[in-house]
Amino acid sequence: MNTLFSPFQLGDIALDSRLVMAPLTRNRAVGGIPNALMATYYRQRANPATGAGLIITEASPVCPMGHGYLDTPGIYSPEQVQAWRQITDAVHAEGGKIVVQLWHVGRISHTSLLPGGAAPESATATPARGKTYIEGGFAPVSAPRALHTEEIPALVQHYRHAARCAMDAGFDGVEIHAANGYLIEQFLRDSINDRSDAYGGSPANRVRFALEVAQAIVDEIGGGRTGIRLSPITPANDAAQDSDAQGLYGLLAQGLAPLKLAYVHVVEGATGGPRDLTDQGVSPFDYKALRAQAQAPWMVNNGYDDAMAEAAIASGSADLVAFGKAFIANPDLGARLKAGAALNALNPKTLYGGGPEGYVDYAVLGG
Ligand code: 8OZ
Repeated sequence: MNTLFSPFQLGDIALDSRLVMAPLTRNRAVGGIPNALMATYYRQRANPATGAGLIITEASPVCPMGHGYLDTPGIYSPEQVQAWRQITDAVHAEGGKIVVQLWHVGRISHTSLLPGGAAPESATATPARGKTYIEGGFAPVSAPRALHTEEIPALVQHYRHAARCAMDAGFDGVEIHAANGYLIEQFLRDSINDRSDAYGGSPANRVRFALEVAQAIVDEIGGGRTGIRLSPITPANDAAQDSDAQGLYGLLAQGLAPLKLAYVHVVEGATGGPRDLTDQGVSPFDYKALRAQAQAPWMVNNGYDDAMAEAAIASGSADLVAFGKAFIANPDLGARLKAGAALNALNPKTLYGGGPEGYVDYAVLGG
């Protein structure tokens, strides 16, 4: 019987365990460039015997227009590629594996973060109701402009270029961020996408951008090094429910299946919140059906504890389980779960931005 600590072949990436560190935005990449403090943070969590079998980095913009929060690390310039090297080297020195999460925030951004003070770009010109984190604190997001059809191929190429940068930086692979109300989800959902071109309207049109991005990345680095994160019913970042989430995401999964991706990563329920949204009028989502359509290794996330994670692995309902908050406060989460030890509490004040405090100073067992 498999456990969280059984090995797993994730596409082309051989993992020593199925315990995954989820992508976590921490805003320590001052000026958008990865640094030594980040290398320390990832290194602390990289040994598969005590930490994660796989680390997924914090969400990392694929181009300058993809930024939506202060001090998030880009993965598009030679300087960033060079700077990421210290992180991939540190993780590999511990025997770990690491993929970078490729991100474009779309309309969840602010003019102060974008080149020349530009308006954010999205599938729609309707602003999101929400805030982002800029110089000086949280601020409402800026009104976006809708991308022209002719601009979309260049945007797809930004993702492809970022995947190449990821390989040059020494990553084991990439995860496409298609979750949590950001650009790809802005195209997917009919609650946001109000386009009348080939990227809007029918479900087949709304999955087009996601599939073009996935195809371009697979063409560049191979399906065995490419994963994708989905969040079919999350309301995060003002992403209202699609009128037919099961149908929409099922169609997307069927489109992804031929790409033979390394994995599909699913946020079950509301990101960082309740797993069950029926009391908010949201129908339960059938993730098992989605998995059958995607035909890829299956990573689950959102509010898993040790018992839930082991049950999911033992039953085969998931191949891997990603933990987010628990990995922030417990660099040695693997050792703690194995030992049945108590977990450190998270300090919510040091989640976003700042320095080493609440970032690299969480205690390890026996440390
Ligand atoms: C928390 C704060 C800022 C960004 C996500 C990338 O929700 C994020 C994010 C989370 O996917």
